[in-house]
Amino acid sequence: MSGSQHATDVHVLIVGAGMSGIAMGVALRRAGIDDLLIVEKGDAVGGTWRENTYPGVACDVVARCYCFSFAPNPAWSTWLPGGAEIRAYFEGVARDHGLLERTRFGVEVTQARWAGDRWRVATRDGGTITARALVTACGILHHPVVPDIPGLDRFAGPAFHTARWNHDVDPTGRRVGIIGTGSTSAQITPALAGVAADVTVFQRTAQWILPLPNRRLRPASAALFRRFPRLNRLAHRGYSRFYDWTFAEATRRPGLQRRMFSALCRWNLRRVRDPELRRRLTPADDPMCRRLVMSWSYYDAIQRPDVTLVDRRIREVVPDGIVTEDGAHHPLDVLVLATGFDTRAYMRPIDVVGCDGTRLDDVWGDTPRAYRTVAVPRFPSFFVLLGPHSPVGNQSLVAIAEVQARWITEAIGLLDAADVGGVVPREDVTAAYNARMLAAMGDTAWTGGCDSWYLDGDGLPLAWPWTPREHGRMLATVDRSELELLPAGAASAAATATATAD
Ligand code: NA7
Repeated sequence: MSGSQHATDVHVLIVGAGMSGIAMGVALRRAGIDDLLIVEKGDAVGGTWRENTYPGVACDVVARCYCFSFAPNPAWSTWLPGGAEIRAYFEGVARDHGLLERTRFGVEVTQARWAGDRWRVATRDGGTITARALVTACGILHHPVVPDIPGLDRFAGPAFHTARWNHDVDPTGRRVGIIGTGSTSAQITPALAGVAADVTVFQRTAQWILPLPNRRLRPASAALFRRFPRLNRLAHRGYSRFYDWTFAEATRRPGLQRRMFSALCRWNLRRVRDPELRRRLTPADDPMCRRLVMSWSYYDAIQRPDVTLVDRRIREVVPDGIVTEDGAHHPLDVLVLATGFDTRAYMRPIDVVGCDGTRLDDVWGDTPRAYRTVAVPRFPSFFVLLGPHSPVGNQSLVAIAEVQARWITEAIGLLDAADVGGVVPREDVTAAYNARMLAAMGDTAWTGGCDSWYLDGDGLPLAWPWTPREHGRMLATVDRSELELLPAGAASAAATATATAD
């Protein structure tokens, strides 16, 4: 489906056709809710895997568990497959579950307003969609951060963010500068080393790097998993448990797992032979304080003669390169901004307006809070996938989205009762949950004093302090006592209140 028809009414509107939007669509259809529409501002499904096409883009979670439990992929080519393969997988799931024909591409939502018994949603092309329930599935790594570096707009060569890779630019034989040393940079740097004439990596903060190897998977294993689907499901579950027991435990509290990852990172760093380079690559904080960067090849790349690490602060970008604070000029032909994403935006800039004209942007500001990661008081029948404090560590977000989609589907089911106009989490319950959740952050690895995209405007982690399994338990079923069911028929009164508050 493409383009927009002007007025549409559906039971459920999903915004975003990335991994979590697909999880939501499948959960609804499996529950028999077919009156759904997905709107996607891009031209294809896949979300982050559609947008990120930079050299070396790959999964950094073992793909055996980076797939849906209802569609474990028997045929991944490697442990950590490339972006195109992952995107093809999600596209296949969307197709197999009848979601492509329920998706309108090229439609961008600009505003959503609660009108008493349904959402009135405006799109950039002037269309209107009304829906009993609104689910935002807009991803976390969605809004590229373009750094505020003096002179950036004066650079004479091509300069682009990693999520907007310019494939017209051939890096072969050119001098490429990469700003940033996060997970993305750790994939691009080895991919460009040896292709570009030289690569200069501008590091502001050194990162710990876990040496996660990639392994080719034999076609025979795909054949085996196809022949024995139970084995395939078992592998999916086994890897998921392994991640729960290792990565999730390590971030949750000090102990064996954290010590183990710490030792592996330190061992990896010792592979850097030059002591001076090793010193400059040594982070000031402890491993896991930020999201661990996974790479087997980054340190190999950074030790190449045609790759240079610059750890002086950038003073300015000039037309032919970068000048650092020590006055050194680093000549460049191409500038890559591996500078990350605004992870606090969620569905914003969509202007979401709930009861009595309450704007989500005003409620959240720089410190977004939700009820159990998925819903927000005063915003009835409004749900967020991968919302605030979702478990976004070094584990599969696919499993997290699935859990949330199931809970949201059950909550949407409450709207079937004739006397229910909307469903919304109670304010007191949400406040108590947030207080408990934030109090539990104390032992987590992210409170180690380092700055990262895990932190909100108050410097508190926006991640989950317990295990993903606990998240699963917390969202296993809808607890009606924690929700308010709004009476049906309040539409006109509430709509009037909202209109006046405008
Ligand atoms: P990250 O992990 O947010 O990394 C961004 C990098 O860019 C990080 O090294 C930043 O340095 C650096 N950065 C940002 N702004 C600047 C400026 N102004 N000057 C110099 N350096 C800057 O983003 P990624 O894309 O690598 O990874 C995001 C997630 O994608 C990742 O965790 C995976 O889940 C996939 P800093 O460390 O802040 O000093």
